[in-house]
Amino acid sequence: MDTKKVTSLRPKTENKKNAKPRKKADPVEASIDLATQQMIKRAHDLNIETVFDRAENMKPCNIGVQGICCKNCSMGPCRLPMPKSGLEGEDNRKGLCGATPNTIAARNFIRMIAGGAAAHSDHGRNVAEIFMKAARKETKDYTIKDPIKLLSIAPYFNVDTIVEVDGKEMDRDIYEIAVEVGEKALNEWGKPEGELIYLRRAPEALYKKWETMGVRPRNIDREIVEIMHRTHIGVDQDYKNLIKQGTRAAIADGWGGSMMATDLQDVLFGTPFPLASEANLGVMKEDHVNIVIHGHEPVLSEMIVGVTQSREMEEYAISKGAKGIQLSGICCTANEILQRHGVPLCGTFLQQELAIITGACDAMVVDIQCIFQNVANVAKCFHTKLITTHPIAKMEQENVIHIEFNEHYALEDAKRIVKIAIDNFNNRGADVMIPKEKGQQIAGFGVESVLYHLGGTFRGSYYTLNDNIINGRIRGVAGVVGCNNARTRHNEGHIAVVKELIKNDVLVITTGCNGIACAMEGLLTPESAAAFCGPGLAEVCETVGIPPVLHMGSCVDNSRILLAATEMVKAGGLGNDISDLPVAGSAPEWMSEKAISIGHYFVASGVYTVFGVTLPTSGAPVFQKYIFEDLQNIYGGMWDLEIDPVKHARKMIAHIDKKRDALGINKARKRVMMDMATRRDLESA
Ligand code: SF4
Ligand code: MSK
Repeated sequence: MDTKKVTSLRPKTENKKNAKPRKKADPVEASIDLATQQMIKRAHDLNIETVFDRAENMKPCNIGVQGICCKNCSMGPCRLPMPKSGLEGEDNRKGLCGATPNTIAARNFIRMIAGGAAAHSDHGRNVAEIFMKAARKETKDYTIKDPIKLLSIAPYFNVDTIVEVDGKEMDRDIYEIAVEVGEKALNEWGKPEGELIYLRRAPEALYKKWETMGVRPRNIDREIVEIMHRTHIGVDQDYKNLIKQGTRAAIADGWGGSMMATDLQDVLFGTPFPLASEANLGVMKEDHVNIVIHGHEPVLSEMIVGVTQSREMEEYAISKGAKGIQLSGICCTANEILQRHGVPLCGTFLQQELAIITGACDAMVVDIQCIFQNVANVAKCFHTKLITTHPIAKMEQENVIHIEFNEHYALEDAKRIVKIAIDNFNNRGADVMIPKEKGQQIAGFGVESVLYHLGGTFRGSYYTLNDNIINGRIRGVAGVVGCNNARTRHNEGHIAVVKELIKNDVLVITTGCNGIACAMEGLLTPESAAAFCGPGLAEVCETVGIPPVLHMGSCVDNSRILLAATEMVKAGGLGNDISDLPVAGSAPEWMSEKAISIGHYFVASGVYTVFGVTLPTSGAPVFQKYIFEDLQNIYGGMWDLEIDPVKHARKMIAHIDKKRDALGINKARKRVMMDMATRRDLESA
């Protein structure tokens, strides 16, 4: 392999006089995953720097971490660090304009919500636009693949599915329904009055809370824009009023942009049902053309799946000396095509550089969100073609190829990309190293498939799930989701939290990179129930044939968790609102603004939500107390932070038990065993 360029990847400071040598990450300290450890070691051998090394060399700003650095005008940045000795007496910290730590932290926090809600919702808008083109038959490459899903969502948009002709009721044409649904959906981003249509899907009690609190989103774009306005210098200076707007925007994400993205993707590409696949870098194949897709929007990757499976491309790959084409994925585009086609997962967010460092990645095709700019630098060291495809997500490096996706020529674009990868197969160097590690998984769960597996078509509800919660076999349900974060050991928090939950009979629903981490660890198989679960959950999983951790898809698919919780409320026996359910949420290794938006829409929907790593609120204790405690009295849900993964899970279990107590269903259950130290920690938290 030509490694001439590889050495140039390490920053030049190494050669400067008196410059400190760059530190390298300890592979074992950096990740619990063997494949990741091997590839970090290989990166060091090849003198290629990865995110793990950069995390060693650049420490986060201590003031930014506390959420109290304001740069909303050029009189700043104003930094209001907590005094080393802590706060004594009155908190007199202020920025030049007088902004308090609460104002600054709240403004920063809701700007993160705006960023996250914008990312999810703009994704949803793109999908809605493609959906519209498919509905109007303006593109031949996209069709309505799942008319049943379309018929199930049409009533929420007040779109009739039946027409009366000559006094007789007739089914309406599916494409006619789709046009109306598409128009109404697109309207949700900018309608001038009213409220989001999907809010009515929430339990009545939750809808009423939002109504009373005045946080029902008017339209998606408006709530995001209003955050940017309110956080401009000299506008909103009341942390309670600021977070109220954050709540509106977060609800517009979870119950708006994300939910519509999920639904319309299901209609266009099919509603997921459980299927078998694999996960980790070991899914790449040395003798195949390897195409790795990465990002979040499945509109192009759906086409790529079809093209890679075509005989034409298969034969073309064979003509170049490969045995076939291996498609795999990173992050949530991967989760999207996993759940609908069983395409294997190549890795989580922190493994994106490592997939290229195998030397076997012939093309990495990226769309939007979570893509490191450094993948372009790593790709330079190998033969890998890095292809950007989205008009809003380009890269400055000259080795990046931009093939702008056009829905009118989607299939042709996909063919062109796959052909580039195949043509690149023979440019590989001899030095290829693909780790052997990969986990087996059953993925592709959704609201509908859980209904089928745990509800039964006869009952047509989540009755069986609720019944098992009431009889204590299942203690409760936890949504464990979110990213990796290079400030914490890769996958350690994800796996420790999930294992502690299932050990204590808590059924886990997962999405995003937590889903990928669990798949790599083998937790997404029905067999893992016997190995890792408490007796009650193990019995249910074995009887029904499901894994104890149900993978529900990508980041936007967290909306599936909201709807699953709503189904639990509807099925009865567990209270009238999501906040009554024995459920909790978690993002053990979060890093993105999207995670804050997701966390906040979970909280605003009544879910106790614990984050790991850090939260940018610690420098503003009054604001932090407001979102950690007081919000519970408004929405039933609240934020929490716990870095230790076992304590993190136990806090969730303690909350689940509290809800079980309130419902009067905790008598049959044994409580989680905790030593005195853990109990003291939980009480003082
Ligand atoms: Fe400083 Fe106020 Fe400007 Fe923020 S808005 S940078 S606190 S002067
Ligand atoms: S990909 S947002 S790192 S979950 Fe959705 Fe993973 Fe977080 Fe990106």
